[in-house]
Amino acid sequence: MTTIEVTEDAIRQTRELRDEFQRFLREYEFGMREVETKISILRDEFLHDHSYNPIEHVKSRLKTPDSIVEKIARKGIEEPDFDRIREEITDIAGVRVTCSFVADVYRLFDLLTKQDDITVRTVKDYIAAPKPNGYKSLHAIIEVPVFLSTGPLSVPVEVQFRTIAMDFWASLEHKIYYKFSNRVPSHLVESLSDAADAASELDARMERLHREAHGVPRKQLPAPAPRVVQV
Ligand code: 0O2
Repeated sequence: MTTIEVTEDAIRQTRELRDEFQRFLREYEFGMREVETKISILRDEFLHDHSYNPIEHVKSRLKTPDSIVEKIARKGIEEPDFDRIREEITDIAGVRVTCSFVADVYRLFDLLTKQDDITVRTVKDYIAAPKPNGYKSLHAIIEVPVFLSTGPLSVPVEVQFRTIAMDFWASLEHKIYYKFSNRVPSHLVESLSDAADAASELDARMERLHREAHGVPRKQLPAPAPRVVQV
């Protein structure tokens, strides 16, 4: 039987690494909470001032350690340290904002990203330019300040804005890809693409209905302009 000798020094180093990793993840958790608060303030203000809630739901998540390690490998980051990971992996903290209509998606994006303390790092507008599989969403990597006892820190958070129909599609597509381990039969890929078209049509129809019901004439309704992609 093989015996492994674990020295006290090795135990101490492992503990230090664990503590540093927990501190590292906490920074992202704080950044995520700042963004959640900003979204929740926008929602409450909208509700009071316009008697209208543009947000259906908000979901947040921190990437798991396994998922961070998988992304480090996928991106080919050699000899990763915390600074490298901070620089290269910008979606450790993620907030997903699901809105009722496409116009609300862009409105929320504008209201959040124009705030003085927010810096926009990148924007990917997959609503204006959907992915080939039909995926739609508006993604932004923003930096939000977090004030720690050691001083201020700028934390990147990925915010995804989408409609309920886009969210429904993306969650089903994710499950299908997971079930088939990324080797989805072609007839299902086609069906997913058709479903993405149907979801877009439903979004457009529901928004028209909503606007007509609220007395906004069609000709006053400009299509939302795609947000500029910055990389
Ligand atoms: P999870 O579980 O949400 O964390 P990058 O981060 O820029 O290196 P990428 O893929 O170019 O990597 O970023 P992009 O295009 O902004 O997409 C990142 C996230 O968007 C994904 O996160 C998904 O949440 C979502 N997403 C992107 N494309 C698709 C898609 O085709 N289908 C579905 N269902 N979701 C998508 P993660 O890290 O993959 O997963």
